[in-house]
Amino acid sequence: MISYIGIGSNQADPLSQARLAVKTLQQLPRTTVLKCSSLYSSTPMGPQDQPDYVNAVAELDTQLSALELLDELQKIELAQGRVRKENRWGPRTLDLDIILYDNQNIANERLTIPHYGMRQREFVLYPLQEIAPDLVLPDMTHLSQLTRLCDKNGLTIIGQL
Ligand code: PH2
Ligand code: MG
Ligand code: MG
Repeated sequence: MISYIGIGSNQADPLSQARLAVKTLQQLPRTTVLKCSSLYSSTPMGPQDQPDYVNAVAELDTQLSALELLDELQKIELAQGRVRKENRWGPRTLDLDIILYDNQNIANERLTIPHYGMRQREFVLYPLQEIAPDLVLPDMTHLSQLTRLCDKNGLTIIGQL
């Protein structure tokens, strides 16, 4: 299955956090990292009294189920110092979100796929467009339709993985 993972960090050297996360993704069982976007700097969504984020998107080819993949991503978040707080949209060392999984719609207590915020978030849409410009969502929306409607809001490339 092809799956796209959103990577975000705004604590404890975010560039290094993102790079380490991708190295660890490359070691996941039954999984290959096919592509990675550039690393982007983005303005925080949510509380504004937090540092800018580093964001990127990786394309995986995986035989893990969506829930197995989620378990693996949560292990990586914890290994990189993620503290599970109630603080919605607050700062974090590492956030790994499953943006898309195959062409599937998934809705259960643990997962909503496509990711519920992906359609509005410049820090997901533009990195995704960089590595998958012709992508079509499960509901047949073209990624390019979404980026056309989405302001870059200061999003800038600051490095490579
Ligand atoms: N993630 C959040 C909250 N706010 N803002 C940006 N720019 N990028 C993120 O990845 C992000 C955020 C919680 O997951
Ligand atoms: Mg997130
Ligand atoms: Mg998350």
